[in-house]
Amino acid sequence: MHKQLINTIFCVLLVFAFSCSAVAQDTIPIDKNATKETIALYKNLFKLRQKGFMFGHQDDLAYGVNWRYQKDRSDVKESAGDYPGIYGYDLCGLEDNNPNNLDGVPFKKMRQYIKEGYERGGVITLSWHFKSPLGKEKGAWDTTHGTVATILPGGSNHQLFKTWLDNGAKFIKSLKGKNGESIPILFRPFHELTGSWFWWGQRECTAEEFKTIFRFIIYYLKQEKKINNLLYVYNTAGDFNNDTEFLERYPGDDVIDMISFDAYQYEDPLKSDGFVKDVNKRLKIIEDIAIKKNKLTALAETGYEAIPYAEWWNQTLLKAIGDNKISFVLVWRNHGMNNWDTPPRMHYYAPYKGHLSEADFKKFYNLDKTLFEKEVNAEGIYK
Ligand code: BMA
Repeated sequence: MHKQLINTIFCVLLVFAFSCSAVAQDTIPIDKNATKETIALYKNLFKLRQKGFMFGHQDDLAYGVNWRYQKDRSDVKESAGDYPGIYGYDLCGLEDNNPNNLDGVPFKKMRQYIKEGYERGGVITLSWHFKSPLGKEKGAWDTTHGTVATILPGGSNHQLFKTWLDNGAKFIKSLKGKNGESIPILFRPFHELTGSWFWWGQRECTAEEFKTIFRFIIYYLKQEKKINNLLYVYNTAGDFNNDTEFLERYPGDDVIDMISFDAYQYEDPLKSDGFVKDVNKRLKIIEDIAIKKNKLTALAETGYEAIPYAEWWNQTLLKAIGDNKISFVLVWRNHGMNNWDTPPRMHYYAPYKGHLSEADFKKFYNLDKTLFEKEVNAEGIYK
């Protein structure tokens, strides 16, 4: 009898220990050597999505529709009342040691903006419109078939590709908080991979090539460059219809922390609810995958160029997100008047002070579930 009791207690303890280790394993990033702040961010992102999602904006602190490089300015802050909860920046330009990125943002300033956002308690995400090693003219948009094959280990551009990653690593290593700690980053290289407009797109390389190069990047940054402040994001285009399509090029649970896609509004939302339905359906698909894999999710890029619909924030975007538990939604950059279309047209995705959708954006900001910087900071996500 006594022996039986001891056995039972032993079994219960064993089951308990196993389930604890499963939980512990599940709530650490794929990088087993991730820094303290990166682990904290990862864990807190799981909690945060119970409250709501962070609102993000690309290049937010660098420029707005009517200004460029003015200290502390932000179109989001000037229209909603607070800075975004998450800031996006892009690393294209580092490949050839350009002082500015592809959209003219000096890397020196970008570093400063990243620090400022982080110090105020915001989150940072970095994308990289890698220039094509074959077609420099078109940069990321060169769709020469077979380019990815040339950067794979053993390929003719592999060494060159490593020098790009070296430059990326150097920049990432320079992103430090005031106590010298590395600033955690949600890193989403080779985004919109299921589309066919970048050289790493669906028709431009095979699934195996894509997975191999994605895994190589992570191996190289973690192992060779000893970078431990990145959370890795898998980021397709908004074009998949089921989990098989979404996961066709997924590089593996052991290298991905967050799964996401990009989707923009093109049709008039008053004439078609296609965007709301499609985004909602796809967020549900990735949420189901994320639950099974215990990963985070996001709508990594979205927007309606120039937001010509006054209620887009609450009537369209909010409905598109619905009840899906995403970590963030990020709208694209506020460039202002573009110089690449004839005739030129306005290219921006967040409202500015006085914009047609400002009142609706404030309403969106005031919702409990939309998290801007002060609310994200209040959560102490790096602790
Ligand atoms: C696109 C446009 C381009 C820009 C690119 C990368 O959507 O905004 O002007 O160069 O993103 O940031």
